[in-house]
Amino acid sequence: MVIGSALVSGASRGIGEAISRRLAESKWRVGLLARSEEDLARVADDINQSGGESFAFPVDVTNAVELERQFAALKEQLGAIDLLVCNAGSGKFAHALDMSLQDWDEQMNLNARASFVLTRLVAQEMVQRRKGQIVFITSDAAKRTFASGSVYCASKYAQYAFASALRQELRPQGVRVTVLLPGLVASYFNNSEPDSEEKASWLKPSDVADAVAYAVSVPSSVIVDEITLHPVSQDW
Ligand code: NJP
Repeated sequence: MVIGSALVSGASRGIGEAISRRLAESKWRVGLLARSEEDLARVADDINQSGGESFAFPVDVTNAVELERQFAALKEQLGAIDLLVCNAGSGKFAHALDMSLQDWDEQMNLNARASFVLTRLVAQEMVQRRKGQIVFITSDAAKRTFASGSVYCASKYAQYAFASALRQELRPQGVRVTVLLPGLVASYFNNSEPDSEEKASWLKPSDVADAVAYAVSVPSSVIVDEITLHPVSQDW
């Protein structure tokens, strides 16, 4: 018996995969969004073979037209969406003067704009039902800046600001908004491998998934506004 339907972006690997698996274990029906069909299918098969219920929807979330086009099919499988997790994101790190306009657009479109696009698609019905929760996986870089992080930080500050204002807009309508701000997580972020020696002491994707599981399990009279998580080893 499922407890509700969740939609997770960036579900093919890393933090989004861990969140999707964790939600499925907690009996959420999960819709998985990412571009790579093969990886998404692997995650969906694993979840479904372990007794969960999930559906893979291969899509580039920066392509608003394609996302809207696929949304009807997605709703047929998922029904009303009770939980949206805006997790898909990427980072490219270099001094601003070494970044191109394309680098700026790509990070802004994925880290900030796609959160807006997904929210617009999903939140309308939540407001009508006076029920729902949206979780944004931002970053500790949504509140601090560092050299070589100018574009990434700008995109995460934007995503964080959007989510925080959205919380105030949707709370009176019965929809809760939660922001997670993780520090270093051993995922595939920035085209890296998760199991390098450097990352041994970092947060695991499952640590972030556990925080999401907590934030979505509190009574409906409670909003978890924000959770910041760091590995003890991170000096920030
Ligand atoms: O990264 P990674 P994380 N359309 O690379 C998907 C934040 N964060 O799990 O499309 C749709 O392992 C991609 O799938 P694919 C970070 O900013 C991280 O660490 O198939 N999906 C994959 O599933 C981000 O917001 C750290 O390539 C797209 C996923 O996104 C979130 O955590 C620290 C897509 C990325 O998986 C998850 O990142 C921090 C698109 N256009 C914040 N482009 C950290 N790892 O240290 C990518 O503070 N994806």
